[in-house]
Amino acid sequence: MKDSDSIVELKKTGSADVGFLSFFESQRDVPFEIKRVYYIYDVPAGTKRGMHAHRKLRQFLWCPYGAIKLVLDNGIEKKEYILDSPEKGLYVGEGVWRDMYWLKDNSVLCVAASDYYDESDYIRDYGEFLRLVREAYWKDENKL
Ligand code: T46
Repeated sequence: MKDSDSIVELKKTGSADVGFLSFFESQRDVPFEIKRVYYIYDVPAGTKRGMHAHRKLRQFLWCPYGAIKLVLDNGIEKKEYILDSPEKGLYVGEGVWRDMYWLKDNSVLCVAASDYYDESDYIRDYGEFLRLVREAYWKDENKL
């Protein structure tokens, strides 16, 4: 069963005098064990990345600096999220097509992932993605 994407408000400590610290914890704030962390940086504003889905990988995305728009598409509907604060994270489950748009120069996208890098988990063809969504939907509809 697919779980749905959602914004998570990150815990925050500190004060304006000395600055703030935000954090999240595996299995507590993020519903999976974190096996990999990566980040995307030095990206000019206006850049579009992503354009793929993952078969099984689940991820948690946050933007500690700048502003990035995420368009998530489950093959039936699209949702837009803006990551523009270090206090916000976005959980993205499996089987979701994602496009990321850099709204400001040098915005940093950080990602915690449920598994190690594996190119065979990527679906990079939108037609194939839609075919897999229809197949999964058909199987679900016909479950006894
Ligand atoms: C995702 C979004 C949010 C690696 O070798 N190891 C890694 O851990 C990752 C993440 C990527 N790569 C290689 C694969 C490509 O040759 O780095 C290259 C760039 O990856 P890609 O074009 O997939 O980058 P984005 O920004 O489109 O997507 C990335 C993640 O790949 C993807 O899982 O969900 O960020």
